[in-house]
Amino acid sequence: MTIKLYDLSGDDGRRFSPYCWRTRMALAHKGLEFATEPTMFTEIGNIGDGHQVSVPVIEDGNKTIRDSFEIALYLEETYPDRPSLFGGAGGQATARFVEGWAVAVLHGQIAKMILADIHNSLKPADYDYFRETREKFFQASLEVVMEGREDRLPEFHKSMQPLRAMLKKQPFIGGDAPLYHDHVVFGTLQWPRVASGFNLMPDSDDPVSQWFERCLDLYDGFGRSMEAAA
Ligand SMILES: N[C@@H](CCC(=O)N[C@@H](CS)C(=O)NCC(=O)O)C(=O)O
Repeated sequence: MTIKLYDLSGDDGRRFSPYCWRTRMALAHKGLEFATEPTMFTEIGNIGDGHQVSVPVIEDGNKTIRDSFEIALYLEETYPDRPSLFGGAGGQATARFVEGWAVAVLHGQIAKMILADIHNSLKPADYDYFRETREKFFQASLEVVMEGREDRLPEFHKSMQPLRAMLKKQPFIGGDAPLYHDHVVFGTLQWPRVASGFNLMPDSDDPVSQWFERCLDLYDGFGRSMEAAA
């Protein structure tokens, strides 16, 4: 049966959510048939029983699962004969560390560099919601939050050093082949690629950039099939 994925959608069908990309990649990795339901921020409350506050959410038959990590755990348990997302219990445990690192270290820095660009890539019906909630959170206008972003790039690139050091030794975070760990960090960097024309990636010879290109090619170029923002 086709799995339904409620997937954050901006203007022109742009799918930029870092968390939804984790799930998209996990579903592709497992080779599961799925269809996405484009969902605006202001439509999340309409999903299912009306109790959802974030996406991704998946529906698989009569089951509804929310939260990207919970979805990955569900897919691993429900479809054990498909390629593994974690490579065992140890991999599941370290995937939680990778998730924590990506969110704590990378997400805030990225958000502050692309906030107004995200706003501008939304459907107009989401503009007010996004501006109000994010400006309340950052206590500044979206445009002011982004000011001086070029100057913050060296620090951002430096913060990816643990990833860079690892990728000098192996092609994927999962080792010789990708695991959910790769999907997590890929989602983090796919977010600015799709939502913002500001290129925040390191130089093309950086192991992180080379790994990201490899991830874009995974599953028949699934990530690359989503056009980068101009
Ligand atoms: N822990 C959740 C976080 C998901 C999340 O924050 N998703 C964002 C989209 S990238 C969202 O739905 N935000 C709702 C909002 O801001 O109203 C997960 O891993 O799925």
